[in-house]
Amino acid sequence: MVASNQENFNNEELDDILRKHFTNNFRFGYVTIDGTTMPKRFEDLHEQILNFEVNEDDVWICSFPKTGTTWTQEMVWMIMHDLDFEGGQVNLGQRSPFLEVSAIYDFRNLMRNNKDFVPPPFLQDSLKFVKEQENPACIKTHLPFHLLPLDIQSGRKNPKIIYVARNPKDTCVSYYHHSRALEGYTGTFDDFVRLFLAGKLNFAPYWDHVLRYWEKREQSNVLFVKYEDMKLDLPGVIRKVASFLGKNLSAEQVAALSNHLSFENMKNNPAVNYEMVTELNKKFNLTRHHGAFMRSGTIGGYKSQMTPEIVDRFDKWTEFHTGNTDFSF
Ligand code: PPS
Repeated sequence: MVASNQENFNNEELDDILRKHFTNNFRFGYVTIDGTTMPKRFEDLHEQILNFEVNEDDVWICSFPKTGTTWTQEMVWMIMHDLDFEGGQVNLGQRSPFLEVSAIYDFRNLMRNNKDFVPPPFLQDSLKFVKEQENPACIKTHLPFHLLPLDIQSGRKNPKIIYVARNPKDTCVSYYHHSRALEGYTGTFDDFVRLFLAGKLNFAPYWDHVLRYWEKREQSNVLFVKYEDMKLDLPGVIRKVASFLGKNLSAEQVAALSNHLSFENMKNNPAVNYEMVTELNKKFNLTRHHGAFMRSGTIGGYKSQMTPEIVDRFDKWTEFHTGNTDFSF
């Protein structure tokens, strides 16, 4: 395949899609920070995150959105807490907080207009919530490597980092449904594909995200995991992650955790299935579309959503960005 990027991006047109179809009463626009698209609200957090004091004992779960983050968070939290299934009934957002989520959901307007609306602290001021965690904390972030705290970027601090990646076609389809049901996107799938390929969605460009972490995979504090491997051999990935975290799990524990982490069990587990956010969406009419966070959980599900033409665009784009690397799914 010839490595050429066939996409011609018209930034003005794409910005217009974002304005018309992806701004609402908790998302007020977008900015580009060091090449990465972020919600406008992130400007207030950027500096603070760069200067965030990192604790070496913490575990960071880093990923591009919709690549299996929640699945990995639940696995890691359980391993760190010796399979405390009872303690695991607490909302995952509280057990494994999402560093920059306050920028994704900027609820200030909503709070002003609904005096009885008090979002949980891990949503309202996520950075403060993470700072107040007891160590070792299990922190989730979708930030690309170059927007992480400088402590980590410079190597001054080396907390354990688990990066999870998923093939871009399934990621895009999952991100589309998530954006409609949980973040108020009202545009078409075709336009979403254009935004995805052009790197015009939060935390994009996708390949920049994946490859910068991939470059770090040999560091002893970094473990690179693929969603597809979790689907094909969950017990194997659990053992690998446990060993990376310095924990020994018996065969029975690995089996019990695999069962706990099955798609069906996670779909029915209110602590991890984002029921709270979907309820919030319904209550305040935040999104036009509704849908479950645990949607399909498959490899290759993109085939029922993408036309052959879109698949071809993705494959050429992937070849263009990975042709000179040793990365593949
Ligand atoms: S987020 O919002 O960015 O943090 O989303 P993230 O957790 O990264 O990704 C959500 C997708 O992961 C799927 N998922 C699972 N698949 C298989 N097994 C299990 N246990 C599981 N848990 C979550 C989830 O269904 C989303 O993918 P799609 O393709 O939309 O179903």
